[in-house]
Amino acid sequence: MRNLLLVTIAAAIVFTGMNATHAGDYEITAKSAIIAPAKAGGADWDPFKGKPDPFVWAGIKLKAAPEPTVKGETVVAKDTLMPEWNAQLIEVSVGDEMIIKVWDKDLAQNDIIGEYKLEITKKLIEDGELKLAFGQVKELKLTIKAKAAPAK
Ligand SMILES: [Ca+2]
Repeated sequence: MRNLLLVTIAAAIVFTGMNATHAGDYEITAKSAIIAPAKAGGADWDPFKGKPDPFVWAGIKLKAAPEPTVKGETVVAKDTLMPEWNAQLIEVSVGDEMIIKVWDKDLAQNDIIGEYKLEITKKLIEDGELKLAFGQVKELKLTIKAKAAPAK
């Protein structure tokens, strides 16, 4: 009886956890990037020739929603043109339209480094790794992997 109760509690926790996240089948990891040395107009990222503090934001717009409803972001890599995050970014499924934004974190207002729209396709998932160039992002390296099967 006691064991049955424990199993029931464990199942309830797993169920709640699944409900709390987007039911994506794949995980996208933000690996690293190479950022251009200056803004598009030639200005410094930060005052006194300071380097940017880049982070990656991703969002997916679900059906009929005006704004992205599923979101994820990395931590900020401080003062670098070659950030390495190796951090989980967002969960996706085939057919999702993902918006990726790379930002330079600032005290007052973040500077946009680049923005990109990406459709999640089967081909992309088969490739497993993705290198993108957009805006002042010379290269953004992402990986995409099937999520671990939930415990039964
Ligand atoms: Ca800045």
